[in-house]
Amino acid sequence: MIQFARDFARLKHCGLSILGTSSAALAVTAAPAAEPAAPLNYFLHAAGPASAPTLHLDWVFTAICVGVCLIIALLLTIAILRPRPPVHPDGVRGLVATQGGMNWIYIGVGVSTVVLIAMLVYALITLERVAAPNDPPTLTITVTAYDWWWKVAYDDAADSSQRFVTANEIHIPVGEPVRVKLDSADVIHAFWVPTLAGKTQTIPGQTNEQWIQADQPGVYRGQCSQFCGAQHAHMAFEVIAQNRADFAAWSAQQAKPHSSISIASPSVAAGQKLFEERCAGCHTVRGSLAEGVQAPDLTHLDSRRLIAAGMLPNTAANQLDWITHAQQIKPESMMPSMVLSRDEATDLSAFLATLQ
Ligand code: HEC
Ligand SMILES: [Cu+2]
Repeated sequence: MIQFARDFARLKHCGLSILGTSSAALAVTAAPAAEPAAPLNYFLHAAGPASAPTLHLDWVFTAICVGVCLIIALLLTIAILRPRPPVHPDGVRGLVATQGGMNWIYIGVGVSTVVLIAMLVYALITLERVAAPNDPPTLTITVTAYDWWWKVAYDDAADSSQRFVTANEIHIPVGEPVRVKLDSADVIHAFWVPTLAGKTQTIPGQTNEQWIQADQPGVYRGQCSQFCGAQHAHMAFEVIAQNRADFAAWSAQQAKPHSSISIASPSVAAGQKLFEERCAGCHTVRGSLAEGVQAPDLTHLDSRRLIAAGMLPNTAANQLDWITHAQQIKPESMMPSMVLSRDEATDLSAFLATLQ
């Protein structure tokens, strides 16, 4: 029953957001890093078995609603154009038909009831189909929402050296169902990859669950879809579906700790020291002294496509711009704009370039 209630809430969200695809989506598509052509458009595209049934439901419901509007418009037009009954002998024009008409009510109520019940049944069947995958998930990840970014933990490997944490970029093997456990570190957010599945809220103190599956390799944009504060619109992420071999290679690389020893130059060493002094309170780089947990894990920062939860393409210039202007780029975000001298910036950049 709880599962049902949650699914229903999810479906209802989907339906409502047809009307309010929201300024969030607009802001995201306007961002420089946006994928081409409306990546959040779930009304035209579904990319996996968790979203396709809902897409078809959307279409059928829309068709029925349009049909109902057309039929009513037609009946209204006929009623308006129909000749009025003749004038009464006392001169008052009769508005009330003296007989007949009740059949319209009987048939109208009957047809509406049948259609509404059919829609209910179809909606329930759709809920059932998207509630759980046919095959058991091959991978479980834990996504924790923070103001205003996503922590992604690959924490189900039996071998602890294979577990790792990353941020704002979720890799999944293509064609396989993936269970996503959802937590929140602060307020209520909602995890939503429109073309892969409906949305599910992340609630502090409660672990929700959903599943996603992508039929084709590719990049699928996700977005927080529950208003969560100033930078809610800039709380995006990406799901990257890869074939098994690429996914395995990516996971193996992500699980490795950072090692700058082999490539160490004085500048890298100075940058690492600066990082451990100034950034470690919030950020982790596994293999260094930085073990902060309130911010994205940066161990493999350079492997990601975007930074700041989907706002900027991940280039060295953008990284430095972000670090020194976080509050200008994303006002009120939980990262302060850091003041760096020119030398410090050079050293820090040299160190960040080793986070492959
Ligand atoms: C007070 C905590 C705090 C400190 C100190 C801090 N950061 Fe951050 N940092 C954050 C938070 C929180 C985010 C996520 C912001 C967002 O996307 O809303 C972030 C994001 C980032 C990102 C983008 C990561 C991504 O994948 O999106 C980089 C790069 C970064 N910080 C580097 C640094 C560096 C380098 C320093 C030290 C010079 C530093 N930060 C200091 C909290 C901090
Ligand atoms: Cu949010």
